Amino acid sequence: MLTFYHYWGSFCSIKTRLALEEKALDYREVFVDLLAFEQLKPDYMRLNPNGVVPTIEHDDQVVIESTVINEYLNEVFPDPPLMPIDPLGRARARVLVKLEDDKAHEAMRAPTFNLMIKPMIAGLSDSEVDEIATNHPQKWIGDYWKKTVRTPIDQDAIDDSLALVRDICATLEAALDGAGPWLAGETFSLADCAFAPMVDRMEHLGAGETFNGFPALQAWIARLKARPAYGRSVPPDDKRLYSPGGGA
Ligand SMILES: N[C@@H](CCC(=O)N[C@@H](CS)C(=O)NCC(=O)O)C(=O)O
Repeated sequence: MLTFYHYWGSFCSIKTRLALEEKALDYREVFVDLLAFEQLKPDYMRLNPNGVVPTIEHDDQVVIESTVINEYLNEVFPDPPLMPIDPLGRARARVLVKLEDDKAHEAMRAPTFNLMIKPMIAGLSDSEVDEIATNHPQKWIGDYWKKTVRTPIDQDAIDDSLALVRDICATLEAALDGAGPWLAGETFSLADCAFAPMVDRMEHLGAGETFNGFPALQAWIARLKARPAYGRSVPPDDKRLYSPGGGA
């Protein structure tokens, strides 16, 4: 039995859902409503003491951290393989996954919180925000909630994030240039799973033009979006975060 704890609009949940879907695994879903702060409830925190999604439970064993989960899924369910067969290819894939973990996820934070989450939780009182911030097991995340949701839109932080996304695009373009068709070479891998949420988030933010000027990356995006598993991994329209571009 495989259980996937997720939030539809969560970047890291999309990354793991794509691995689950590429492997055509049979899994049960548990929706953890991040905007109702279900990630901080004791029952969920017993599974994931970091108070974040995603989490998987496999035969009563819990695995957390999207990158670790995806590696675990790839080892336990080896077909189809989602890592290159050669060690150098795997090393390249892991460097890209690390770039996503270290920088791409971070780059999405300011646009997501300022433009999408802030309007969705505008109704929270100061004391409610204080309570979340104080109770979050990761102090910096609690502090970020507090700093961001009750203050005006921080355009400088958004601009810095978009500049970081362009740097990341340049790295991905270099990885694909003369290589590909996938980020770590000839086969679709966990590196492709890792960057799929960035594509979805940027487009849903109305910032898809950030990918302009990176032709190999744009061709990769078209290939990625043509995969049936991608369509099943991104949120359905009625489960999406608010979009400043006017989407659901
Ligand atoms: N490094 C973690 C990061 C997980 C993470 O930050 N998840 C976000 C959604 S993408 C979350 O659950 N946030 C909850 C919160 O901000 O309280 C992973 O890759 O699983």
